[in-house]
Amino acid sequence: MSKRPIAGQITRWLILTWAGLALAGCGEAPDTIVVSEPWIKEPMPGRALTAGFMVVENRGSAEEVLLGLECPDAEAVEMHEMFHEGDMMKMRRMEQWTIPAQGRLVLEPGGGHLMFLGLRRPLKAGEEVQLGLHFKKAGHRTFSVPVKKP
Ligand SMILES: [Cu+2]
Repeated sequence: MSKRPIAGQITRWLILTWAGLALAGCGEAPDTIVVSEPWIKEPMPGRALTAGFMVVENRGSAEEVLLGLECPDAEAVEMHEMFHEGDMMKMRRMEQWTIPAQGRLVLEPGGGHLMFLGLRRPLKAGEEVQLGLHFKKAGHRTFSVPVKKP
């Protein structure tokens, strides 16, 4: 047998696979969750905790809920909200964050933030950390987040 039929089969298989992927892509709902400007603050020397920030945009027509986060470099990643108590700004842990349809969750210094607790290694500016976000509807998403100096 010549090799031509096999090459032909491979080519056909590639075309079918490509067409299948393209169709699958068309069939799925467009990505409604967009994460931008994520970063993690380089921890203070000797501290095993730090904060992280990002903007999570919900481009969908239904509300979305951020249920939790995970990072292989930290024992826990909590969601913290800032609030006033008298003259003091305090933070409290949120069980989840709801992002309205066409709304944004803005996490920035001085406001809501992610708290990385029990760091398993000293994170240094310039490194990247894997961060998993778990959404009620969109499921699990993983992002590569840079460590930066504040
Ligand atoms: Cu906090």
